[in-house]
Amino acid sequence: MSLPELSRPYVLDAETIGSFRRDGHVVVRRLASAQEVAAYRPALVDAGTKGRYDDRPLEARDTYGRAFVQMFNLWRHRDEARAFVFAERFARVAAELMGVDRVRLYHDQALFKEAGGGFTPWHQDQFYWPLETSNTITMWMPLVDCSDEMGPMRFASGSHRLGSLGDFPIGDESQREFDRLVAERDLSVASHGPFVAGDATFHAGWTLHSAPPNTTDVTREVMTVIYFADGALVGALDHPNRRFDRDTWLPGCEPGTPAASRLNPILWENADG
Ligand SMILES: O=C(O)CCC(=O)C(=O)O
Repeated sequence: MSLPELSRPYVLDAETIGSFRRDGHVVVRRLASAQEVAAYRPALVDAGTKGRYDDRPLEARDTYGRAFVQMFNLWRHRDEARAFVFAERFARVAAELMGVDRVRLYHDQALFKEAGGGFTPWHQDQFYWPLETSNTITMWMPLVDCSDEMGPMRFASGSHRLGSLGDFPIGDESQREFDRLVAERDLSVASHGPFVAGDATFHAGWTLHSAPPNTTDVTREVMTVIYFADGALVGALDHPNRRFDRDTWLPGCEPGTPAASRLNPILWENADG
């Protein structure tokens, strides 16, 4: 089957860009069409399922393990996944939301919240990332229609402007800590659900986010791509998680040098920039 090209630009309006910068998250409806998602989905689901590294039944896993099964850098395993993850259309939206001329890939990630799967604890992604920039962004795109019962994401609006809220890996402690913080600071919590396959949310690296459990009998199949602004330097490796991330997603890159390993190609560049 020949795959549809994902290069045709998606025109973002000023309101969408403004919402992202104000709230640290935004939804972009029908970024991919139902037909486009249907063409890529079989390969993404196959790679995402085969590559899972935790095979234990739901009941045997901890809170984080129950939230979803995950598989990273599908682009290195399947040509179809590479075409999806490297899509210029998606990368251009990421760049325009951040207001930068070039974006690089950090990594991709399939996140399948199984039928009966648990909640995703509140967390900040950028706690994990040794990147000296706040120009980081994740695209989160359901590959199936996603109802509010299937565990769509929730975002604490404006939390990206608070920067790092401490070293809390995703889990019970981050859930407790950030649940309290969201209430204490009276942050408004938004979900953009329900979604049709091909809608996408984008959130900044410091935006607090979580997701409720999947109470349906359908897996919430989601594909994510994480981008950062070209030119970002590698940050301090001052936590085991950040050392792990440097070794895994930025191999060979030292703190203070450009984050630009062979695993971080430029995915979109403004020809006029
Ligand atoms: O899909 C989820 O439940 C959480 C996703 C997430 O944390 C992310 O994409 O950064």
